[in-house]
Amino acid sequence: MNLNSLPIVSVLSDHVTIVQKDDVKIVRVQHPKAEAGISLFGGHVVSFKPQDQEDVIWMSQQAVFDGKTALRGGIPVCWPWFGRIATPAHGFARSTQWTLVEHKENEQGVMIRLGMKPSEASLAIWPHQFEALLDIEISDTLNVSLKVKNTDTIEWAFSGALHSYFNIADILYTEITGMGDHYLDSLKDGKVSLGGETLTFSSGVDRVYTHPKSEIKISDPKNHRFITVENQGSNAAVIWNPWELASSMADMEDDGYQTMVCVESTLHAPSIEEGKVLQPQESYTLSTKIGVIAS
Ligand code: TA6
Repeated sequence: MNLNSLPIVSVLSDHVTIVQKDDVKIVRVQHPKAEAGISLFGGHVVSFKPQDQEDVIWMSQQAVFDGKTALRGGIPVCWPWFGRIATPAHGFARSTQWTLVEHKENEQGVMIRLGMKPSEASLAIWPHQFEALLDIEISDTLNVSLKVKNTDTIEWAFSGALHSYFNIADILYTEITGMGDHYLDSLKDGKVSLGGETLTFSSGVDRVYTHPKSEIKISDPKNHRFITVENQGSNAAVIWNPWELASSMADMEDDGYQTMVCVESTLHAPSIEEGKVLQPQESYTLSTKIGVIAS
């Protein structure tokens, strides 16, 4: 996503500026190592462009920046649950206003920290006290870490994902390795399935890979690169491309599926209760590290 033509709201430092896209404020990072954008609505990375690279992150040209609708593309923060196991789908974090807590920079890059706390709206959906911090480190690589803390007096359970949409030149030429071979097929009611070592695409894919390797590699040959994804704190890697379903999505171009693929750092659970349990004062971190290698 090109953030350079958006109106400036405030300049925070040499490398960090707040810009406005419709009803949404975006933290824009311009550093010799990389450019990036992080929407305060949703705590949502919308762009990561290492020097001399095409954007690594895909954003829909029809994403709605009204400050109410979850953004299509980028890195949605799905929390305190992943999927449709409760309402709203993928939790409320991606449609909540986050605050900018801190920003730091040096010659290696920029660190942005966002925060989210409970509100009347969140307590009505999920009646628990928590603190959430999102650390985004922009350098040659992009590191995104979601740290959640139970600040309640009783335990609670959660699941979640950093639902990264990657920008690839052509889905027909894209291959993914490192996701492992065991998966639950969400297009077949979660059927336990076994795949090969390399995933290619010729129709829609929506899979929860349950034994991913430490590094997942997306080959993007027409952009002359591999995108690498290293996840931590996850128990699965979800891979998604909607294919023809894109035409039924209001905020995605009909042919949008041709240039995107999601590889998600996921803490997967079949229900909220079966998710990761945090005792009072306990914290948990889910993260993803995204890099690019020339091919
Ligand atoms: O992560 C894959 C998935 O759960 C798919 O099933 C698909 O629906 C996608 O996320 C997008 O969900 P959304 O709620 O953003 O439309």
